[in-house]
Amino acid sequence: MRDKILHLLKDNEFVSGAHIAEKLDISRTAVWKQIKSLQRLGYKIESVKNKGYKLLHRPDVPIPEEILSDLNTRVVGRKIVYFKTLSSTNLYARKLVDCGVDEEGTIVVADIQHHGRGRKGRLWFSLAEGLWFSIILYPNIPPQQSMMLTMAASISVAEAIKEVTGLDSVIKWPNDVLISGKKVCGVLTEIDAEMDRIKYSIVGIGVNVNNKLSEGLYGKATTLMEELGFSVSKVQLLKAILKHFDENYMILVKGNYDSILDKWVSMSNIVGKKIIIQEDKKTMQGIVSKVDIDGSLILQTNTGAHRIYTGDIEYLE
Ligand code: BT5
Repeated sequence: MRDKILHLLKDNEFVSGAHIAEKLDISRTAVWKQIKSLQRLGYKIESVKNKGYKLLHRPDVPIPEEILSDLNTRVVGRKIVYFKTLSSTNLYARKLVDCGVDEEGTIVVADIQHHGRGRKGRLWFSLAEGLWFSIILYPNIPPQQSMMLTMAASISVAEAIKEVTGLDSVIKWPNDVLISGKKVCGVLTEIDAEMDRIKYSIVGIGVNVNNKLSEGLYGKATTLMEELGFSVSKVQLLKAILKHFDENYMILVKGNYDSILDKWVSMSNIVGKKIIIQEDKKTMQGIVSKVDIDGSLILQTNTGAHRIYTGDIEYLE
């Protein structure tokens, strides 16, 4: 109902309560109650007796009313579940799946996460004004290709950042997006799989937009606001990420892995680079000769070629 009222309200023009009530076939009191709930969400709506309601300002909050109004995706983001605060959107998305929510592309988004998660139990700092969300997917791809979901997500974030802000970013294996060498986004893909099929996948995406960074991240991380010198619309950015991810996901589920891989390789610029990789307590150094179709790195070291599936890399030159 709120979305229908928003549709009828015009920016900077009064629309009478009677008109809205008639169009939506509800009472004027019901209209008033809906207006109050929109105001609680952050919409600034002026209300003047005998004139009606005038929309003065839309909030930059990723609520369904803002995201869904003109989102033309096929799968991704068709349903939005929004929270002001949450422990972790990945965790909540998993609960939804466990409860039988099977609408593919459902998004769980929160303004603040109290326990945002990175890989291997690491913390993801998720203060207000960042973009923290997870996408529920049922991809018909083999579990060995699940890294492709992370790749498609990173590509989509980089494409969306370029579209909305004009900023160039670089993808860093396995799951980061960097601007000026600093991390602006991290992706956490979690899957539940059998031998030959993925039962479900949750792709969690965290983008530093207008948020503050915790002290420990200075020099290592950045935000879009820091890079630009002014704030960026989270609503616009989320819509752009959903649009690009929808496109890349379609390519992926059609089995065009090469197309995703090629894009990822060109946006990561990793092939030929000298890196050091840390996995648990093991460290290895060498030159990346290839990124394989399952997302693994082929590293040429002085003991030969090694295939690397997980770890944290640093560039040596
Ligand atoms: C990641 O892990 O980069 C995956 C981050 C995924 C976060 C999203 S937010 C929505 C969804 N819900 C969740 O609970 N998670 C996902 P990893 O590669 O392990 O990197 C974690 C490391 O990045 C930490 O150990 C810090 O060093 C650093 N870090 C933490 N918070 C950061 C931030 N806001 N910006 C940049 N770096 C951060």
